[in-house]
Amino acid sequence: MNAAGTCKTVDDVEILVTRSPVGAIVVGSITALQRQPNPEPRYWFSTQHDYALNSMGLPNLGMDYYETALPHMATLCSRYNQPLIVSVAGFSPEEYARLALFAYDHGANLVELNFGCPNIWGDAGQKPIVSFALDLMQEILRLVSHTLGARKVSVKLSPYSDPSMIRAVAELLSQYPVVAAVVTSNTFPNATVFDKEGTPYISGTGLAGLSGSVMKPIGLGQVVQFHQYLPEHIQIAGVGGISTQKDVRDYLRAGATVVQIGTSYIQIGVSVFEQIMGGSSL
Ligand code: RRO
Repeated sequence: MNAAGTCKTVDDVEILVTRSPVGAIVVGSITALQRQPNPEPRYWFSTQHDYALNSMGLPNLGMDYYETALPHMATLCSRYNQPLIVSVAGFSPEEYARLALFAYDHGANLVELNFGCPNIWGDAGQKPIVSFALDLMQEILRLVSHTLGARKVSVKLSPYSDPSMIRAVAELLSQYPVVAAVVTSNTFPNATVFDKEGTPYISGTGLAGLSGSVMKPIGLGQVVQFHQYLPEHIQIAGVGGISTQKDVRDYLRAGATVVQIGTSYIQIGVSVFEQIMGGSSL
């Protein structure tokens, strides 16, 4: 499937359902209010080293748009027999719960809680990334569980360098039956690259999420470790540096049951899915 961030409108969904063999569509991340993107330049791809930096700033059209758009997206997806997954990002535990319920009420088949957006800055600096704030994660899961009842979520996490944190997060997620899947991983936060003059390629602080091929060994390591610590009923979606069938096989070997593709979809376009799957259904 595509990774969140690559599909935000009804037109984006239509391209994926009609022109790609993906197994599910991921829309979002969506927030309660519409958000404008961060100032340009906010995306940079190194052709030399095959990685990308982004500081998009969670741009999306907000609940006003998705109230009518999600039912259209759901109709399109069901016409093509594809589940609709809606990625949500709240600015408080209450907002995560509200958005998760909203997504289900408007046609989502599964909700993905985005705990890994690295690019939200306010007057007080960078907003906490939920993946690294376990008390906040716990409060979100508590409220989401309470709000959704029997319905499930997947949880998209940032990559962790501290193995003990992976274990702690896996233990925390295991305590919440609402968690059906872990998506690992989001971009590596706060990377930066300078041009020849020493100016960062990304505006603002210059700090941005790192993605692309360089993330594959890191993503695979996250999958292996989560596979070790998570109970069997929590599935793993692998993300990071996937652009070939071998990449997909490696993620499946590491313990993922599905994969998501972000940067190579942006760089290559919708043909990347056909190219990777080569006619087979992975
Ligand atoms: O929009 C973004 O800046 C963004 C998000 Br929400 C995310 O989850 N991961 C990322 O690299 N960028």
